[in-house]
Amino acid sequence: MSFFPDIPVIKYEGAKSKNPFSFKHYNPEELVEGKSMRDHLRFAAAYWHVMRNPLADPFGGGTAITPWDDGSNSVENAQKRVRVFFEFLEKIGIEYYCFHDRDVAPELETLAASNKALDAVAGTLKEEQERTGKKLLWGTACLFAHPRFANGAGTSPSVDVFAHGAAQVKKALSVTHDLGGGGYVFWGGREGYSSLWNTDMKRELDHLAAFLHMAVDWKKKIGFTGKFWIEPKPREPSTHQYDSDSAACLNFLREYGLFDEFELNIETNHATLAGHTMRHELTVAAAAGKLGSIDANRGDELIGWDTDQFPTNLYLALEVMLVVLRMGGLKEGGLNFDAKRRRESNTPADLFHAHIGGMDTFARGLKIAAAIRADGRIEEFVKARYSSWDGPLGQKIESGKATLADLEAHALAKEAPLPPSGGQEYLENLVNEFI
Ligand code: XLS
Ligand code: NI
Ligand code: NI
Repeated sequence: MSFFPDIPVIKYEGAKSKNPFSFKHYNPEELVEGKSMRDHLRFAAAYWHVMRNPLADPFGGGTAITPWDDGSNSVENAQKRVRVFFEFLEKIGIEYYCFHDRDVAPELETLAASNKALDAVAGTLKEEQERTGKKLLWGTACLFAHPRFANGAGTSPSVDVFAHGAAQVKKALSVTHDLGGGGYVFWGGREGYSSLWNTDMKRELDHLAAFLHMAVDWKKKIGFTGKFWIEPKPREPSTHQYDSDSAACLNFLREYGLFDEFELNIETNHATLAGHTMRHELTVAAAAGKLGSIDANRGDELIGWDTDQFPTNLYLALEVMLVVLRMGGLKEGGLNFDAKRRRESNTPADLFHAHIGGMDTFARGLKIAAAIRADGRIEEFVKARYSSWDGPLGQKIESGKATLADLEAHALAKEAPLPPSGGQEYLENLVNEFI
């Protein structure tokens, strides 16, 4: 029985195809820099958006058409959704997926009952993984939707809420481990504040660190060898989230002795909410050796919230893929479409159009980034721009052996010249040559 009877398996047909249910650029077997597109891009689908997002917005209820869903909170309904989801993965040709505990399985009256429901649904997820060969990219726990988490979990003023959140992480971590997940994500949806008048910031930060240290201990105890990723976001739903951007996360991890245990999962729309470009956030993370995974979406320039749109911008995709190629590729991580359709795009077919667009955009981004690298002019320009540092003085400074007195002697003997042109327009024109 098929849940998407009218949708074919999506195949690569090339740029000239007019078939909307085909890839124009994503050709999974095609080699780029000696590696298949499939292995470069490591696409994942987000269970919460594909299966559970009703497509509501702040002014109106859901519109999504989901004929397979009986609307109940039962385990059977949840298990049926899993079958639907894996058919979706098979038809779209996405190899990985991501989930929150509460989007795969229902939250019931007690934590014990919810854990039992999660085990039952995890059994179905495992069955479907085995049947299809699809894999779990990462799991996580939803510590932001239930009213008990109104003030956060790891930063809640209530120790009982903190404990409940910790218990959910323990369970979600075990399920992620059982399903062979490549990683586990901590997105601190409400780990921040709405008002400083009622907030003890220092105490909350200490608690959040304790929360994460316990998660690390548990990870080791159960032998989970996947990665831990923090997903920065500056605000929404909170006024300020402590893990606001890449730099803030790295600083927090260093301050609390967590640096070696975590990497970052960077999301486009969160970067722009933080007042940064995605490229900035990725570059900061990669420079610290901490770029683990990517939530591939985009915001809307005219709407000030996390609109989670599908990525269709070639510049964005090529910039992302340049950072990824330069660091030698994603390892355990991937490109997770943490993205939803617009409220008006409410049919099951729209789920396919949305993902096809995102996959084709990143396939083009990958090819363009590889072409820019093969051409080499941009990298040569940047290298030449810093070439004065390759001389004896630069080397002395970079190796930490120079003193201010050395530099003063140098400056007295040689006036500093006007630096060479930054060439920004020239470089931007070069980028356009490859699009
Ligand atoms: C919300 C976040 C969330 C995380 C997982 O803005 O992007 O979806 O990726 O909890
Ligand atoms: Ni995300
Ligand atoms: Ni988000």
